[in-house]
Amino acid sequence: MAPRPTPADKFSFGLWTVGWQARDPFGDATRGELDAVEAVHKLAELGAYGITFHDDDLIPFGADSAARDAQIARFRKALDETGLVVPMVTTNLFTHPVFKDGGFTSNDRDVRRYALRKVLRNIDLAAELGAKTYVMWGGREGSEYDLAKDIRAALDRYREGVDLLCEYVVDRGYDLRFAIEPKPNEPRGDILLPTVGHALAFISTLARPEMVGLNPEVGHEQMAGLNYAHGIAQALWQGKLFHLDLNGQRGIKYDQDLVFGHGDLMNAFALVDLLENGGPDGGPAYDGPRHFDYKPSRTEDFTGVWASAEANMRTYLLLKERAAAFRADPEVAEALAASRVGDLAIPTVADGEGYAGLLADRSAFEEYDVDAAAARGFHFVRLNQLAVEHLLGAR
Ligand code: 3MF
Ligand code: MG
Ligand code: MG
Repeated sequence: MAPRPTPADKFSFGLWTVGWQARDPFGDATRGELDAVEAVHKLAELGAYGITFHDDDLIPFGADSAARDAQIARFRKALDETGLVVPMVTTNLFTHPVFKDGGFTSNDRDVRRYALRKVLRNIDLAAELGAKTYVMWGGREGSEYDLAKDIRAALDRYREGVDLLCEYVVDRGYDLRFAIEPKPNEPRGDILLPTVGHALAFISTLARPEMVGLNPEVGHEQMAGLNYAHGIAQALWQGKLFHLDLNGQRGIKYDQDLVFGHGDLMNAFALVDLLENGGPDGGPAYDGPRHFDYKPSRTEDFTGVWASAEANMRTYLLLKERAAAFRADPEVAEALAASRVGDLAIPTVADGEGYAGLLADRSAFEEYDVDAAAARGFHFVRLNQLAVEHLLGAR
């Protein structure tokens, strides 16, 4: 039995996830609209703690200010009634045709100015609702044709945009940080800042790099054939894991947005172990929202939508339980020691030793038995099999 989710687990969902009507490039919607107020009530009932949204998920694009205010008031009321919070907000700079060549990096300067205005307006709402993270997924920032986009100029404009938004947040005194969400492709043929690594490098060029981190998504890294748990570990190592998007993906193909764990389950296990047990004291390495950015499959009706929302949380909690059992197993402790996993934390050159000490140490080179070391196994397969057996509930 999976434990029941509670708000203390910090599970959050995008309004666009459970609200997805399942329109795809080849087929029409298979479900009707979901009202934002109903989504809030239903997610709260299921044990979630937060809900997130793009401006246009909550307020239809082009709504006048009276309609906008009325919808925000209805939404706020639902939040107050349920205790659900809004930890993160983001902007839609991809659906409307005006953004067909991007928002911050469109070749059309007027579009770039309009995109920044759209974000500025929504940042005010994010701050008003108490969000602490503002995500930027630049799905239309990219190209299909190499000669049609000056990538260096596009990165200049991207940086100009992010720097301006940071300045605005500082001047307004908002308690808000930005998180860039990398993705390699889809909808553009190639998207700028395609991976965790590209985004980290970009952040280091900003005027206020401390205000900008990452929102890595499972499927996005896996679409590029990359290891998500490794990406998250590096984001943590660089102090840049501001938020994350959990879902499932099966290999290098279109963005599937399956339920968390319904793709690479072993990597999901390693990820949950890292998030929950990877801190310096063996406790959580990340205390932010566990945010699901998935799509209830096109085959599902509304019963299936809520079952799939629940499935994300159940899978996470089961993996958390399994990871705790893995860490508590004495045989695992012994296997970890046999694989010398902990030894990697020991500095290669001792404090104060320097290269002079290393050069003077004959046991490190002249007398080192290279053949004996090369013949020694690391027993990683045994360790991995123990992980598989814990994951399968066999131990
Ligand atoms: C697309 C995504 C986006 C982002 C969102 C920002 C529509 O593949 O993952 O979802 O997550 O725009 O949070
Ligand atoms: Mg995605
Ligand atoms: Mg996402």
